[in-house]
Amino acid sequence: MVDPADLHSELGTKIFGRNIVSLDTVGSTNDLAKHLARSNAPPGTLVLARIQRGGKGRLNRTWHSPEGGIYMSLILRPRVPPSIVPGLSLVAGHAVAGTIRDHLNLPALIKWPNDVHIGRNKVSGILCEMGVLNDSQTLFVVLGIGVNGNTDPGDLPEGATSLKAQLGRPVGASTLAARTLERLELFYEQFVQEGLSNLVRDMNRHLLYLNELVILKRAGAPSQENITGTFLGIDLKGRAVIRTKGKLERFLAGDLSLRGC
Ligand code: BT5
Repeated sequence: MVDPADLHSELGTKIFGRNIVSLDTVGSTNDLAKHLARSNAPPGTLVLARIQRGGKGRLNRTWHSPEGGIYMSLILRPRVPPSIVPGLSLVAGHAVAGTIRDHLNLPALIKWPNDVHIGRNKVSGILCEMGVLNDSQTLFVVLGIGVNGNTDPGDLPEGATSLKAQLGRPVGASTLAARTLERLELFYEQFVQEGLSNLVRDMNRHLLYLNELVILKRAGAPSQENITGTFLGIDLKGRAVIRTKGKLERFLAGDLSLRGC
């Protein structure tokens, strides 16, 4: 559990997490953050919870949110068009993975487009949602971050791991959240000014499945339309670049897995 007082005293950010709304149990921190964003909560407001009863992934999937995990949603008001907002999932994943590598010495990698893995196991997921005006103006963004910090692996779905399980000891959740938010704020400032241009090179150095044969499943598309090819990395727009039968294709969204898994 992230302790809001500890987080507050540790944080070295300008606005991220300067205003904290902390609850014991909540449906989804993203849903509460969206509600607060519509009620004019200031940018940087952070919604924290110990447990989520209705934690959400993309496409109405469930995010298992038992005790021990970090569940936080950040309200942002970037002056960028809605079309580039999904890139913030990658920015957040990059911040989470980098923090885990640098502060815990674990080999965390970004799994395009919105996960963080250690080895083949998922340790964190990002859910980026937004409010728009007339499809052309971004009113707010809610960046939801779930990290399996001190979660018992037995409480997690197959394919998931926690930092505690990887380290063999508990992690300081408030410190980890503080370091993540500090890194994320720096990346966010770059993203708002110049998109992914200064971030993408480092992201591509820490990418799961790089140069491996992958399958990309696209939401709603039948399985015969899955894309198979070599994953060459992320481009400046945050798209996955996949070489399929000699040509390069770029995808904005989807689920990547290793071919044969
Ligand atoms: C995600 O979706 O990974 C986004 C998760 C975002 C969670 C945060 S927590 C704070 C905020 N409030 C919310 O309600 N959500 C955000 P997706 O890529 O669609 O992956 C979902 C899939 O990950 C599920 O279908 C499971 O297979 C797997 N999964 C579920 N819970 C998990 C967990 N705790 N650890 C690892 N994998 C999990």
